[in-house]
Amino acid sequence: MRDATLCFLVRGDPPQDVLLGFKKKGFGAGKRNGIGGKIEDGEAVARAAAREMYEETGVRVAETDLLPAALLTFVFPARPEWDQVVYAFLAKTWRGEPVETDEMRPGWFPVEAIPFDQMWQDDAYWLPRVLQGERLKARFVFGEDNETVVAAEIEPWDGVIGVEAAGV
Ligand code: 8DG
Repeated sequence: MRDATLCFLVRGDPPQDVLLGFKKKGFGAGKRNGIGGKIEDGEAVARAAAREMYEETGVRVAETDLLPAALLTFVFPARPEWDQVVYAFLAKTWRGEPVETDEMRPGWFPVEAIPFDQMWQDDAYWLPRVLQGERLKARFVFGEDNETVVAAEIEPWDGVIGVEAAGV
């Protein structure tokens, strides 16, 4: 199964605004999402999250400022090659301002007005909760259309990212 990262910059404490990128190409193109991408072989999860943030928005996040938020497993029975584990983080501190890149067009959204209809369908299940400070472990199964969530299991998570995730 491939592993990927996802990071949501948030303004305010508790979060008032969240940065979402409109994904211009690749997996999930046309959707709004946090910032992230595939973890490279042997790369630590936090390092991958910081790298993707810089590559896709020009923003620098220190690995120590990445707050583990969710461990997500996505299962696509109709498209098993899409099965994926995603490590999601929040970040409240960073350097630089998000800029548009080849991959992403970033924009700030009020936490109260997240455009879930333009996002992966599972996001409505877990993103509001992690923005309120919960840490979650969740598993979502998608239907034949690879868009509709047909099963969801969500439980609390301790936020500890194991070494198996470092690709070693
Ligand atoms: P690259 O930039 O790493 O080369 O490849 P890509 O094809 O552009 O995309 P990717 O690395 O596969 O990254 C997909 C991103 O989408 C990654 O940040 C994880 C995230 N993602 C999923 N599924 C879901 C989902 O159901 N909800 C949310 N919010 N994000 C998801 O892959």
